[in-house]
Amino acid sequence: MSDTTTATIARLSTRESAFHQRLDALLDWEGVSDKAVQARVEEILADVKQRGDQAVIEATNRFDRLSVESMTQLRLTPEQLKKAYDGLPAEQRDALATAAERIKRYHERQKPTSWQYEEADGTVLGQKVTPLDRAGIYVPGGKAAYPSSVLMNAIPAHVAGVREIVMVVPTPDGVLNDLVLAAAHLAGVDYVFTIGGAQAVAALAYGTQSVPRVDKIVGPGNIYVATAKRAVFGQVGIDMIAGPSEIMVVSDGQTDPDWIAMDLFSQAEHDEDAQAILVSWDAAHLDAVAESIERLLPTLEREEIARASLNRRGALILCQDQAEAVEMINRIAPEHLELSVAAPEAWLDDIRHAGAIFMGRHTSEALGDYCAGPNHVLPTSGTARFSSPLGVYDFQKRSSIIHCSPEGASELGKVASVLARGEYLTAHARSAEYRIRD
Ligand code: HSO
Ligand code: ZN
Repeated sequence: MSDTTTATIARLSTRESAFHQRLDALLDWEGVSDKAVQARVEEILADVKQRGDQAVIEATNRFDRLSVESMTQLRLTPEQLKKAYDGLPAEQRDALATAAERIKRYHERQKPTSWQYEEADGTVLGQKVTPLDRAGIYVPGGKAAYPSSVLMNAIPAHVAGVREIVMVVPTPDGVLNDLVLAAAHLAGVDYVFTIGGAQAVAALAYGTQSVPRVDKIVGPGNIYVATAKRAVFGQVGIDMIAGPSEIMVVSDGQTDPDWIAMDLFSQAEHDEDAQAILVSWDAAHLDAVAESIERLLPTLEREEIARASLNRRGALILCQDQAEAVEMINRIAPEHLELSVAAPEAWLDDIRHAGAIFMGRHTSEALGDYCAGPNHVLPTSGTARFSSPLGVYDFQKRSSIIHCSPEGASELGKVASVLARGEYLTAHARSAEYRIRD
């Protein structure tokens, strides 16, 4: 067993008396709530609401160290996006195109259909699905500007039939990321503004002279973005307030420990607050993975981030058996779950909470992050208990349809009248009664 005092990652056993407290402490994640940030964000939102473009320009110049004078300097044209795409090395262009095709194919399957049926009295009832008019996609700037996230956010919107997609991406010091622009081109984004932070969220939520007002804002961002999204929710829709990324791997002990260590790193390298947890009932295997972690960590480009993440929030957990592993999955409700076991299908029925389930030793999360097809925007911090991956349904809404026949109106009128009088709402009652035939 590795030395727990110097090890990078915590070792836990379900048998130890403090297990549940230790696990709770590891899982604990305080979402965004900071009074000072909130006050700052409120100010920016109010300023953009009142002064529009000018407020956005001033905030962008200040925060991203630019000196633009007009909004046209903060807008990228479709030609610029196409140029970025055409200018990519063929290998990158092809990889983006393959990923985009796969993501599109997967999301096409999610398209819900409108439906109608007829009651015996001739009343037709139904549900009509309509895409949003406009969606706003927030793409973080700097190192966290992921082209793959542009595809994952914009493609479902496109497949849903959204009429206009407006993307915002901050460019601190004016640095553009060609892969991000190329992805925007591929995914059919209509407008790109190089703005970020709370000012970008405000521009999308309220609209300005140049930025079209959207109906829903999706995409991750820093604490200012998350706080702003929370604040504008209600005036526009939002997807979710994402916490740090997480991976939980369950291993039967038969997978190469180096593979598992690297899968854990693949989340840990995102963020110092990311969480990587391995669960197995094979103690020797956990020792082997601990050894792989120590040996491979120094080979990572982002060693410091991955090490900090594993130190703060990572864990190798010894459980008794498969049943206990399932219990832990459902308790943690991980964003990503890798079932590194021989027959993963046999587990599926028992798994109730997980954002995405990666089946078998060969399905690493990285494949899902980029190109398998399903969305990589997933519920974090245990919210898989009640929410789902980003999908086509997030860019659509439903209207209900009621079309009464004269007989239907007459029959329903009797029922409605009784209920309305019970609520002392006589106009309701009389409106229904007008249509009762004798
Ligand atoms: N694992 C991240 C998505 C991502 N990974 C983007 C690489 N690029 C959140 O699920
Ligand atoms: Zn990732």
